[in-house]
Amino acid sequence: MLSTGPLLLLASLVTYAYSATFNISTTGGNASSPLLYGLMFEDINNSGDGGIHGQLLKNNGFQGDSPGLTGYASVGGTSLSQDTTVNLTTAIQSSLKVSVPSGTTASVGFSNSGYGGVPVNAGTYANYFYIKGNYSGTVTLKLVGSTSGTVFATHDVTVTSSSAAWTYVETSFTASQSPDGSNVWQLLFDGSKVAGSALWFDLVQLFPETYHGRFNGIRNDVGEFLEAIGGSFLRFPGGNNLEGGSPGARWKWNETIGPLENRPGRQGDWSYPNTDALGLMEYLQWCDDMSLTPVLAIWSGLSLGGGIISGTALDPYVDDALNELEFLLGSTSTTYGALRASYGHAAAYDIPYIEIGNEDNLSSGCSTYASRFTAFYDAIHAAYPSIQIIASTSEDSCLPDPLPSGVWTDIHHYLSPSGFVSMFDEFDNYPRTTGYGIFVGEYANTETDSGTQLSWSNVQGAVSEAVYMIGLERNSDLVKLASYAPLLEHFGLAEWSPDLVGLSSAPDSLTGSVSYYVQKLFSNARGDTIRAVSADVDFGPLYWVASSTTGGIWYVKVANYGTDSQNVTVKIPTASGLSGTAALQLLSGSAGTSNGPDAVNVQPANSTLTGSATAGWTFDIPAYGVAVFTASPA
Ligand SMILES: *[C@@H]1O[C@H](CO)[C@@H](O)[C@H](O)[C@H]1NC(C)=O
Ligand SMILES: *[C@@H]1O[C@H](CO)[C@@H](O)[C@H](O)[C@H]1NC(C)=O
Ligand SMILES: *[C@@H]1O[C@H](CO)[C@@H](O)[C@H](O)[C@H]1NC(C)=O
Ligand SMILES: *[C@@H]1O[C@H](CO)[C@@H](O)[C@H](O)[C@H]1NC(C)=O
Ligand SMILES: *[C@@H]1O[C@H](CO)[C@@H](O)[C@H](O)[C@H]1NC(C)=O
Ligand SMILES: *[C@@H]1O[C@H](CO)[C@@H](O)[C@H](O)[C@H]1NC(C)=O
Ligand SMILES: *[C@@H]1O[C@H](CO)[C@@H](O)[C@H](O)[C@H]1NC(C)=O
Ligand SMILES: *[C@@H]1O[C@H](CO)[C@@H](O)[C@H](O)[C@H]1NC(C)=O
Ligand SMILES: CC(=O)N[C@H]1CO[C@H](CO)[C@@H](O)[C@@H]1O
Repeated sequence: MLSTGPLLLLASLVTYAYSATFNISTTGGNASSPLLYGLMFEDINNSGDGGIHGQLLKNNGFQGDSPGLTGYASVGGTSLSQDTTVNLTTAIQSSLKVSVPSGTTASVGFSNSGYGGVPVNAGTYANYFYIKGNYSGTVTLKLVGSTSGTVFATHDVTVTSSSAAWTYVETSFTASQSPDGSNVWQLLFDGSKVAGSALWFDLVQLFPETYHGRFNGIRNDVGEFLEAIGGSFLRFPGGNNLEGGSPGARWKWNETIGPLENRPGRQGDWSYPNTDALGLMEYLQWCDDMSLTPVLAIWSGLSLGGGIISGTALDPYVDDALNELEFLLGSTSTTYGALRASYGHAAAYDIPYIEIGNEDNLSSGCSTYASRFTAFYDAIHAAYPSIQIIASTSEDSCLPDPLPSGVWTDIHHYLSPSGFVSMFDEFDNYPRTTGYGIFVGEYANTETDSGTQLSWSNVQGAVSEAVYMIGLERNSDLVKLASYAPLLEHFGLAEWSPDLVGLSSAPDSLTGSVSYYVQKLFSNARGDTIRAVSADVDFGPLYWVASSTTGGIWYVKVANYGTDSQNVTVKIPTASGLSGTAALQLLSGSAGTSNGPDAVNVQPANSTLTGSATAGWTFDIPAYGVAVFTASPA
């Protein structure tokens, strides 16, 4: 370092007081897990019903503990009740009774206000419902502004129904654009034909365009927004929502399959009912359509309410898991394989990863987890030796000793920004045991360094996650999978924040948090080999990782977790054939800035850099910034 007075004075005058040079090695390196970045999903904050799932009407099967008339309202003077004496099926145990006063002559019926309003966008809607009672005439379906009364869609369908049996009606119609999310769906009929009597309705369903046009599918807009993250796997169905408030209230695979009429739904773990219309086969369809590898969670005997089943009492639940696997993997000559085929999926699914439980080190589960894990592991591993099994905790004290060879373990982190930065080297010195791997199944910055809970991730927190992810990627010979959690919330219906993505019923409400953009940046820039980097600075506040693909693309991810801008030069001195033009994606902002409903303040910006592999490419990363550098063959 030169230390003459004038030079020091000059140095203090230049804007870029800090600089670093990274030399990327083109030899050696470790293979990176091809599945490193993925998605974790459970129904929380109405992320399933009212979130990603396409069905927009609330309480359509009167499921959960105390459905009542939630979501419904009378139109035109009818009186509504939940009728438990007129049921659709054994699973759907009640219906909506719509009583019409004597002397009625008008068009009357009922409305449903969806999950915080019905999203009404220009496009096609599919509508299904069951009707019971003597009626022959027109039924009018409408989408209407709740307070404005503006009609965005109106559609007549001729119905002939009787009191002897349920009549199923399916139709579709187009809607015009509503300016907001404050809309209801209405079903109206000729009141003069029912005056002094009643009609019954059940399982009303309204779908906008679905992802890949699937029946009972996920929303297309949400699917595309999540697809853009570029994740490789989907962990489902939880999370705590797998566990149940009690063992009997756990997520039961066999009650989430087949016709919706046969799915009873359940009271989810997050204080609202789950319809289970987004069921086992729908999750796997989502995986297929988004090219995600399924990571299926199996109930492990632990419920969130503290009820734990262990010892021989667990045997039926182990059998149930084997039945689930027969359903997914068995030939069509097996009982459950035949059931799968009868539901339209003759081919066996591919289930390469199974996680036994969720956070079994919590909820008093630690002392029994080793034996519970072993019961499931032994049965599943014997029947399906090629399935990779993952334990739901990495706490040694809760795991079998020794851990069976080849088992991976899950670890979760909900931390402050400095907590994540201090975890940068968490896996640097982990033992590399053949066959062992880590799944970071959930992580998110949830509070500031001073302990304030966040509703939305901010720039400082998202950069701290990037620092942590750089640590994961540097160790992605060991860290096989990692997923931010939770994935999605419905604004105003959220019990856990922050979430990666939010939406409401309003048009264009889908909002990516700052963390969403970090996930997207990192996930879409993955090499298959992690390369050694020699640098002229130490880690902190700059953090980096370099990788390359077999196609000759080079990525360098850099996070600046400092309050000064940093001038970075990337050299790949021994690379040949690279273009002189490299791409830079840069995300930065002031530490406390968040995205939120109708306010995307922080997004990555693209630029191009001119340089060469030997001279390098130079760019600045502002304070609290994340950069992804890409050099490609000429
Ligand atoms: C109504 O539920 C009962 C069981 O509670 C069942 O026996 C009956 O078949 C159901 N009705 C229909 C129409 O499925
Ligand atoms: C419905 O119509 C059938 C056939 O006309 C009749 O037998 C039945 O009593 C009617 N039910 C009601 C509730 O009016
Ligand atoms: C689903 O399986 C469980 C056993 O795990 C059983 O108790 C339950 O009755 C089954 N549900 C249906 C609808 O068959
Ligand atoms: C359980 O594991 C999580 C990390 O996965 C950790 O944050 C938590 O402290 C552990 N709890 C107990 C009681 O060991
Ligand atoms: C490869 O992994 C080993 C640990 O097994 C580590 O010491 C080394 O730094 C890694 N190399 C790269 C390029 O990440
Ligand atoms: C980068 O590599 C060049 C050429 O091999 C070498 O001269 C330089 O010292 C290296 N810089 C660092 C920071 O390792
Ligand atoms: C920025 O670059 C990335 C990677 O090439 C690309 O996927 C993205 O579409 C670009 N964004 C814009 C706004 O051009
Ligand atoms: C980085 O530092 C160099 C050397 O001080 C300077 O020439 C350059 O303008 C700085 N910024 C960028 C974006 O290259
Ligand atoms: C804490 C919180 O806001 N919880 C809400 C979660 O969402 C359900 C509705 O789906 C609300 O009833 C809860 O109050």
